[in-house]
Amino acid sequence: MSLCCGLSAALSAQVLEMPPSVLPVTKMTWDDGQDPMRSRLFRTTTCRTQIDLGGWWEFASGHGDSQDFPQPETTLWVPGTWNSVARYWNYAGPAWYRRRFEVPSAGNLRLSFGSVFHLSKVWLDGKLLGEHEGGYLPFAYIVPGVNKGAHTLVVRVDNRLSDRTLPKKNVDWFPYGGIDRPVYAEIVQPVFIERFHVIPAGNRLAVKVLARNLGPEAEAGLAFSVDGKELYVAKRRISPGASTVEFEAVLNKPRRWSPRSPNLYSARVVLDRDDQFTRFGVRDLRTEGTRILLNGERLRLMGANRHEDHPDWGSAIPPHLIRQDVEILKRMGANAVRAHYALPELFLDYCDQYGLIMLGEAPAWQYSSDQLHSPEIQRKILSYLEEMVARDMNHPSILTWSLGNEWPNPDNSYDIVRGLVEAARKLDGTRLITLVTGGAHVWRVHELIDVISVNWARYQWYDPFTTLDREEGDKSAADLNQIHARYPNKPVILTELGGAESQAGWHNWGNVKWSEEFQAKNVEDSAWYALDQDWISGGCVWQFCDTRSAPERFLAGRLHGWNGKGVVDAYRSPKLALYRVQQVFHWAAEPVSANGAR
Ligand code: ADA
Repeated sequence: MSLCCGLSAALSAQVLEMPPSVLPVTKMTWDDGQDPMRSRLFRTTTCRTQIDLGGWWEFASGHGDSQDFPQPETTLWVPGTWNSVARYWNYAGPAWYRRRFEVPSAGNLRLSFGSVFHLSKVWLDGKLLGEHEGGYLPFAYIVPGVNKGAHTLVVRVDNRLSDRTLPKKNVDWFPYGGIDRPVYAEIVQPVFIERFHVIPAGNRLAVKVLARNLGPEAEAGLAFSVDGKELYVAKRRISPGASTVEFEAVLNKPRRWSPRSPNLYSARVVLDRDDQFTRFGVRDLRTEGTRILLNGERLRLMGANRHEDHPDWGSAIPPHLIRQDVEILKRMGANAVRAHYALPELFLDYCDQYGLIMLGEAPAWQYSSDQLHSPEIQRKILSYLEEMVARDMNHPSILTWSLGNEWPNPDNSYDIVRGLVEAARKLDGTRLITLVTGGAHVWRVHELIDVISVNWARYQWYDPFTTLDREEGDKSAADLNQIHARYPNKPVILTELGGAESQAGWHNWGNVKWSEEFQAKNVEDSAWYALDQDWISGGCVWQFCDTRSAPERFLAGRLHGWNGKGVVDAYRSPKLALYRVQQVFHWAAEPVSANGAR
């Protein structure tokens, strides 16, 4: 039975209601068992004193390359972005943040930034600590021997993009400037853990601890436990500087992680007088012909593309609204999410906990062949992948790493793609490596990747103005089938399905552009197609919510410069498309019996 017959039956039988809330009631207060900075769903340490540096910071825009903090213009909330405030709505350029804070006892300070967009320089008490380029990813500075008492932190941020940045200028989302994810300071011991990865293979856990030693070589106690049970104890010599400590542990009869059963384990490493917690999941991921198999079962993705974007908060969405997005996705029947860049760790914690697969990607969006041939761009893509894998290795929800999105002619950069695929595999051999391509084209680079990812729409994205043409739909389906004909043994995911803009609340009897009906039909037909073909492993609708786009993108095909293809509007009110997609996902998720009936 084809899915479309199923749809008409389902529609005539009933109109699905939104299921009641699927996540436990929101906990609005964070207690000691959780992260005081609200940047994770669990507490990351019991040994370190942590100082939350969120709150009001002094702020000034402009002032070129000056090394000194200028006269403050106002105060801004951190984490936040200046482009969420009317006065700096469209401001792109250098800007300064400053705050004072108290260190309760003398010690070594670790200053951690969840993300600063896009280029930053940091000073503590007038001393330059360093520079970091690239948004959406964390970085940290260590300052040994800091005195007890008041200190001043200054951060210079620049959100201007160019042809040589990652992402590039004119990208189809807004380059919000600011310190847009949590900032905190920690007092660390001379020997401390920078991070650790738990890499499961069956019941064996390979553990890699990145240790730092600010003093001379030292012998340190090392202990590893899972869910409170100690699985490994040893003594290790820790050399000065950064070093990696590796060992193996065995976890008896591990429960597997999957979207339906998101079983998680909590892991703790104690090194000398420091400790760190993480969570991990055990799952078996492989491909077999066109199938993606998770724990031996076929995986079909039903998801949405999500930008970190909100009209009031820009890219600095607060925890309770991040949680609300997860809730909406679950209610929609989604089991997957995709993003053009690294989403906050808190969002990934929710994905792990509630069973949403994450399709990860470097923000190498629509780079031309010329750009890809630049060693500088290649280096930036690689270092973004490195930092993203370092941060996210432990999340069982992550299924794929994409090198980038919609490079217009990727075959012109075949050797570059090959080099990047090899490098990405070396960084993380436990995920599928991909490159997202735009439209239904057969590319030679598809042979290099583990899963073919295609952004595809049943009808055109921006035209025609009033009709959804059946012939056009059949042609784009035929084009898509050519990819399968050329690569009959590779899995294919439709990473973007859709899409059409709609003005929330504007309805029309016919399929008139900008109406909710027009969008709903567009997205629904693409989603049906993705889930009705045996050789396609599902996909993600474009997109989750309406988003603000780059100032340069006031295209004729755009509503007031925003990307209005969200199935919910910018404030997350559902559009008609959400209910249609929900019906498709719920229907497709029902088990198929031996004779094909559901
Ligand atoms: C592409 C791109 C998206 C978005 C979309 C659109 O598929 O990958 O980021 O720009 O087009 O809305 O046009």
